[in-house]
Amino acid sequence: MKAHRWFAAALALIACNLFALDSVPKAEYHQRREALAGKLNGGFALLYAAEEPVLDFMPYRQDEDFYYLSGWNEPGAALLVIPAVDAVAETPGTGLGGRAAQAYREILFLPTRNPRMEKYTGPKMDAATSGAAATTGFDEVLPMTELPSVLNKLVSSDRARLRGMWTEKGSPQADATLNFLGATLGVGSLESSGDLAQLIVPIRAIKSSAEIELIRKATNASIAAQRAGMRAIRPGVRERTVAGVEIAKMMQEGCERPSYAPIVGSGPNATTLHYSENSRTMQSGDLVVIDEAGEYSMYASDITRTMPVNGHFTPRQREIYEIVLGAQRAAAAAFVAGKSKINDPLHKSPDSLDTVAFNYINEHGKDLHGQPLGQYMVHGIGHLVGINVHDPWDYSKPLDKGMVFTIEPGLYIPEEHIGIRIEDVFYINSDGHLEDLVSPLPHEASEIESAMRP
Ligand SMILES: [Mn+2]
Repeated sequence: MKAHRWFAAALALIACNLFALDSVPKAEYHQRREALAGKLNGGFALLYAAEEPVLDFMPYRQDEDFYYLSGWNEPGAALLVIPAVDAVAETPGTGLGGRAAQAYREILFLPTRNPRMEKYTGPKMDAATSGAAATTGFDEVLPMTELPSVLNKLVSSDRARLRGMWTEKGSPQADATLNFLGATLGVGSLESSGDLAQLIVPIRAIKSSAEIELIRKATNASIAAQRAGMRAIRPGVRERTVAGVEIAKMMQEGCERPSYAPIVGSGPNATTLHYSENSRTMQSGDLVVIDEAGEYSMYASDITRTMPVNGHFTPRQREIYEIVLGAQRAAAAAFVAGKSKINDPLHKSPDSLDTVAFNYINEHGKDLHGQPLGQYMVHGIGHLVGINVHDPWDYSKPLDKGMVFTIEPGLYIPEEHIGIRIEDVFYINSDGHLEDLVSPLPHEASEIESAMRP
């Protein structure tokens, strides 16, 4: 009876752990693995989960590509994807080159449970847990100890496979596996076929509707956080107090953590792009740039607003603010799915949203020396957003339907202690139109001033 009760309690804990995050449907992870299989050129893919931090009290965060393909959020696992291959006839008269057809195969390898470690990190699931395949959505779940022999069988049955193993570049576990396989097969060390990340980037860039829902949740929680932050700003308050108010609000709204180190930069700090010390006490007359957003079930949002610390923009601050907002709107209005690109540091390509914003800024307003303001736009106009707040992408390529990205023009004029950035997250919907996921948060200077009133 006691044992039975303990077992039920352990199961409940395991379920708690597994479903701590909202998940996209398990079938969707399966589709992603099959999409990857189609790009492996007859080779196979091996990925490892992120390792658990040792004696460091940072919360665990899964390797992003591993999570994208599996939804599995525990350390010590590996994932093998083996595409279907057609039968190949023997070369006549030689007995060589023959190969039997093989069906698509995917295996999640789970580590053996470690009762001592579980005292620290909580109960885990392993391959022997009943229903492991159904729970994880994988066709097969095997113990991690089986990985070497599965790999060995795979390559020894078809030596051509030796040149077909795709791994994650820089993964020490993948490198160790290649060395081990080479040694057991007597061929020295093996080279990986190539970097899996490069194959996964274009799949990961196009978001499914389930992913968009998670990004919406991250964004809505972050909008609530930014609103709470706006109400907490006043002269005499420390930057990090406001950063903390926003973290509290986003976590109350369901985020597991901020999706990047919060930036609350007031006065001179407003002109430092990635200022995150957040230690200054805000003063009347300052502007404060707040670049802060949360991560919801592994999906990021990314939002920036700029406020006057005393609740009222000066005429000059308002003038520059309106130019930055105009640049953001000009870039969004110029967007064409399948044609527009994001960054263009030289501002030459007319298809780049960066160029559109740069030109707008150069055509509006002047600095204290009568010069155009483009020189004060010192960073790119945006980036993709997803499991990483800066989701990977080849920025020489145009943006297309299903992608999510930021438009975040900024002007930083140290001489005037003016730093202004406005950043929204946009979704390119199935019609190819831009949807501003941050539209409920104030944009206009006057709306910002009203939102700051308690
Ligand atoms: Mn950003």
